[in-house]
Amino acid sequence: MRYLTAGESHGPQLTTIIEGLPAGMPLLANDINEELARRQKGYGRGRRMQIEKDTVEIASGIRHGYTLGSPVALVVKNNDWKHWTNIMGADPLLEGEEDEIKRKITRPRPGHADLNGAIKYGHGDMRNVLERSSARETTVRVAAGAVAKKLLSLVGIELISHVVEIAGIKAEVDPSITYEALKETTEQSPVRCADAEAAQKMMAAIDDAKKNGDSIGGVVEVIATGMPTGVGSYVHYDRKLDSKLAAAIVGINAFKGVEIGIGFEAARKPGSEVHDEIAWNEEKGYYRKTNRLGGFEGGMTTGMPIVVRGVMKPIPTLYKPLMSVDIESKEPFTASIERSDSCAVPAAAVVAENAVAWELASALVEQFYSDRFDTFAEEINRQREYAREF
Ligand code: EPS
Repeated sequence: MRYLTAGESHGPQLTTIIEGLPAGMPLLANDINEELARRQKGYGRGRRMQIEKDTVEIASGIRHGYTLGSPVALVVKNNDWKHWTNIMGADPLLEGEEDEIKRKITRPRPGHADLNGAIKYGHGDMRNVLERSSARETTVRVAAGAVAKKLLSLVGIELISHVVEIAGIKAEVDPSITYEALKETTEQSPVRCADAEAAQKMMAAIDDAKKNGDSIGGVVEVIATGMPTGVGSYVHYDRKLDSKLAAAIVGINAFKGVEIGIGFEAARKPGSEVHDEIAWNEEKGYYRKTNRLGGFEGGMTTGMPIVVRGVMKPIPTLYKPLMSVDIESKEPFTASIERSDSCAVPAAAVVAENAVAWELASALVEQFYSDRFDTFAEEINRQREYAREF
């Protein structure tokens, strides 16, 4: 399965084309819209989220509620486009219009793609870079992820995402909490955090950051339950499913690190406290007594819940800007201010959840017969049976 995305932050629309979905899978626009709405929430977002009410138009690949097996094209229109039609239009500008209309940017923001992107593509106007490097693009990544999530839920695989840290404030989540309860509390929290006390402190930190014209980052965790055993492979580096997840997480705008299971903590512990003991019973088949390795051994799923964490740096667009250099005059300047969010970690948790969903769904589609959804689902159940009895 593969997908491409297209679209600029203030262009007319964002688009994704998904190819390789099984035919005959139920899919409604609402399945996607629910995910888009989750991504738009979260304490700490800027004014743009009040302008946009992201909803999807299905342009191909679905008929009467079922996938056809042909490419699925999804479109999300930008409401803000009406204010940017001239600035971002595809038609050439008339002579003399340039300076007035272009809203040219010549002062790169430290930490953004602006300067490197301008040098790479030869753009004197860095708007040509920031329009595409903007995290607005994650809207359609979530749309593609929502399709993957639907596929997964139909074969008994569920995902949860939650915020475990913002600006050094760590959530203490009761380790005995059920996944249902974790999901419910997270969905109701404005910062997607299951620890109510930490959530209050996180919101206060976001308020402070906003007041000071600054931004803050954090850590998000994604959990996936129900994956069958043996998805992915140890035989080659680029077939390891955990490595694909790591790439997907670090591919999210502003993400700088990834952990699987206990992650970096594994470096500080002896092997006896890192590896999970293997057991078997009639009901579950093989299982691990603990899940420190986060559902992976040898690049393959163990059948235990998959646990992936991603580190998001603070958004680099600051109202209290850092020093930079104007690329025309070469004079030092404070970086130009673009409207921004002071903290997008809660929204990024939803993006991470959908990015993980995409990789898991792709791995299943690659590994199991996937022309027809009904036989695809049967094969996955057969794999579960087989692994239990093995
Ligand atoms: C973003 C800047 C802001 C964010 C945007 C990402 O947009 P604007 O410049 O239009 O105010 O709101 O995020 C989204 C629009 C979104 O849908 O997530 C950036 O520079 O990355």
